[in-house]
Amino acid sequence: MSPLLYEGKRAVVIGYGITGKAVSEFLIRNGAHVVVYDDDVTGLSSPEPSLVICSIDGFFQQNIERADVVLVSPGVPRAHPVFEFAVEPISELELAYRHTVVPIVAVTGTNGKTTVTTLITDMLVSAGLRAKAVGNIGTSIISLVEDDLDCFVAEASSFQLATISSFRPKVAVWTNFSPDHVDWHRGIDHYLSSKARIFENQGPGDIAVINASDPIVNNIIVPAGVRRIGFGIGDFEFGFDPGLAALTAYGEPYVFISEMVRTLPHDIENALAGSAAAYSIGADLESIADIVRGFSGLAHRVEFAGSIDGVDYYNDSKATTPASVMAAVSGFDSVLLIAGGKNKGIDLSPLLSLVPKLKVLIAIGDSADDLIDIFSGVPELLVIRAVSMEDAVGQAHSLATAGDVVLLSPGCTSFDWYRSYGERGDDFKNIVMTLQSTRGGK
Ligand code: UMA
Ligand code: ADP
Repeated sequence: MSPLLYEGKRAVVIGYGITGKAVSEFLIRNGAHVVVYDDDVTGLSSPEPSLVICSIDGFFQQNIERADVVLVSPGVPRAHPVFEFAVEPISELELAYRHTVVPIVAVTGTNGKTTVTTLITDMLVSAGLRAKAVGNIGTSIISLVEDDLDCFVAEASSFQLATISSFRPKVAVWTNFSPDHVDWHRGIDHYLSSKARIFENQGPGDIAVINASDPIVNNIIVPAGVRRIGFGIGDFEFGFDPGLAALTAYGEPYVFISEMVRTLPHDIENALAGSAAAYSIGADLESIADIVRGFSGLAHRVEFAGSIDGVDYYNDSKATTPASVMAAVSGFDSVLLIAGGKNKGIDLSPLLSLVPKLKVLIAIGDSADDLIDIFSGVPELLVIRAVSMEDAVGQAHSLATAGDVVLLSPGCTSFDWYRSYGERGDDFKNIVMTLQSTRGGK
């Protein structure tokens, strides 16, 4: 690649977080003149004199209109003025694609993206390939675009897919679909169509890995010549044989459930999605099976947090949609659920289907009133409000009896009380740990 690919070109970058920093660095290194706009410049400083970082000013429209490339960070919503002025704003995913020859496995879906991205990367590495997990998982792809690799495994959010134009993954995986990010997209239709763009530029020789048991995902029509591989709990290319209690590849068992550490229904779906993608890009089934067997899950995703007086505590802070809460609760029988937070504009009423599994609902955060309202028609369920995480765990502890599960699975983002889902999950785990040490649990 020419070191001065953007010599003399003007670039505008919107947002100076992980994405904005990596993109600006790449563009400057390649000769571009870069202006960064960030709506909150507090604490931001330029690493070098040639990089201008400012908030929207009188030159904003003009700079955008004159730019050769306008790069939009994923957190910048559809309502932002950049979308009014830029002809073709692009995401970092699109920019990186234009400058790499390394094959990309891209993973989208409402839930399970990070887990499946991790699984695929581990499977490819286990099979001897130089693969790196990038994208929404935390490392921007552009920061590694000049590295010598065999494969990128890119977690692709709807925000990033909304602003692609030529991005063409060799393998595109869609884990599942349910309402999410309605606020950012200004509606569900744009969210769905943005996700579907993952297949848009695929063609002969490419592969679409599709959740065949998800009615919306399974309905997607992929471009002619794209090989479609279905996965899910059922008789699919990568499926599940209930008689054998085994994961199957093209009808043959390759891992028995009894060998797996994580066996909730969505753990099995994720294992199948990961297996299908890794297999289709060249990993051998034995290396894949090794990873499936040993995978113990990621932090903040139905993560065991401790046991007190015969009650198990689980941290599922990453559950920010009702669908992910439902996936978590489905694995247990008598649950004291701590839910709520900052809603992304999603209807939380599907949580009502959980009532048979719930012993208590403890509502937290900004959406506590909403939740209390939704469950008000269910007199048999005890619904209470907590004013802090400590209060929530304390109330759960006093109401739980041996055999119950206390589950933090909020169904909402953490931004009312915390800076991130990680901070929220850590707070929960620390409170459980403190309670455990005072109660002498294990
Ligand atoms: N900003 C503006 N105007 C806006 C919004 C943001 O100027 O309207 C500025 C902020 O002031 C800040 C910068 O943009 O300075 C932050 O940019 P960003 O929000 O796009 O975040 P990044 O740091 O670039 O991180 C992004 C992803 N963030 C989002 O999608 C919100 C990270 O995913 C991702 O790991 C990273 O790129 C690398 O690809 C996070 C996420 O929450 C984990 N993703 C969502 C999710 O998983 O549900 C989609
Ligand atoms: P994402 O990156 O799409 O947010 P994660 O792997 O980080 O997905 O998981 C987010 C939440 O969704 C966690 O609560 C996790 O337990 C749950 N989850 C993971 N995989 C699935 C799935 N296949 N279906 C439903 N929920 C899932």
